[in-house]
Amino acid sequence: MRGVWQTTGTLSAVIGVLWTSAAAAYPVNSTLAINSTQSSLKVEASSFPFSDSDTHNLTGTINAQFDFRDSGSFPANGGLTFTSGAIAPNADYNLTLGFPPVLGVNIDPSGLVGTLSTPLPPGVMTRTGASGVVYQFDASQYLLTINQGTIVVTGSADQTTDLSQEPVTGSAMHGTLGTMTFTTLGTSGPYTQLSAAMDFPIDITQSTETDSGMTVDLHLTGAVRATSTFWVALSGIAGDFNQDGMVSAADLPIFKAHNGMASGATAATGDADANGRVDGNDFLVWQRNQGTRPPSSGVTAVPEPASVVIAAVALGGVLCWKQRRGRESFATGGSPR
Ligand SMILES: [Ca+2]
Ligand SMILES: [Ca+2]
Repeated sequence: MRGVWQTTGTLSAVIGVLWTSAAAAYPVNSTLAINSTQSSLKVEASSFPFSDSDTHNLTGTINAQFDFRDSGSFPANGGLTFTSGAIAPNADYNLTLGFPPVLGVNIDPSGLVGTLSTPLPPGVMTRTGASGVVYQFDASQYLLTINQGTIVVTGSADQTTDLSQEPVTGSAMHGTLGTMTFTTLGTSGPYTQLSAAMDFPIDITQSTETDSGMTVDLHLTGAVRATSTFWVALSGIAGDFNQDGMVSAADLPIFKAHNGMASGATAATGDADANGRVDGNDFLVWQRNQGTRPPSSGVTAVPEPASVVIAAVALGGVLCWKQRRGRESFATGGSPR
């Protein structure tokens, strides 16, 4: 399978005066909502000389985790990890090839729901030279799992796959690029409010053979657009030892556990002033910044480009029913980076 994303945007970074030293990097979770009117998946099946296609819009959400480190701006490389979500076509597909029931098949996937995950977190996105804050990422870092729905093949073949019993998984081919664009909406203290927009083009081709010996080429094309808005301290926040984006009592146990450390200390081990040691001065920094938190925390996550791949994978999974047995995954993808 393949997927590609595109996006564009602009940004600006802010550095809080009180928060500039030894800030800890922290990931931010945000739920991306799929824009159904701009997201759709066309499934085309062909077996010479027949072909049929069906197109439906996609709905759902994708939970993503962004990590800009503590660069104070948008780094050359950031973290992009999909943690969960639910992506689904807004209607069932119905494809017919040839002349069922003797010389053809009906392919009917229904109730498909998939989710996106990151087998080797964190996923990585790389900033491009484009104007604005645009990152590209290799979609092969992410795994799509379809674990809801049923695929029924009737006609010259008779196969039913319950995806809740036999979930199908797959990744985009290595080198399939997606795009994430960030736009700065405003600032508050050390925090910057960002709008994230993902565009995920889909272009997946797969060939399979049914029980009846019919070779079917599946071509899945489409695009997924999903957006979210969240706050992030691009420079990190001194005293945020547990790296959750805010300074609170929850950070204190970490300071206490490392108090007295004479060298090699980091923001994550209680060093708030970046001198490599953990002592009373770090406590004072924590105390001064205590209560620092985003204006509103959108700490949640859900995936998005997975939906398209889902339907494709499901279809391929059904048709490859026999070949697939004994395999954990029929789609392959390289690891990015
Ligand atoms: Ca904290
Ligand atoms: Ca220190």
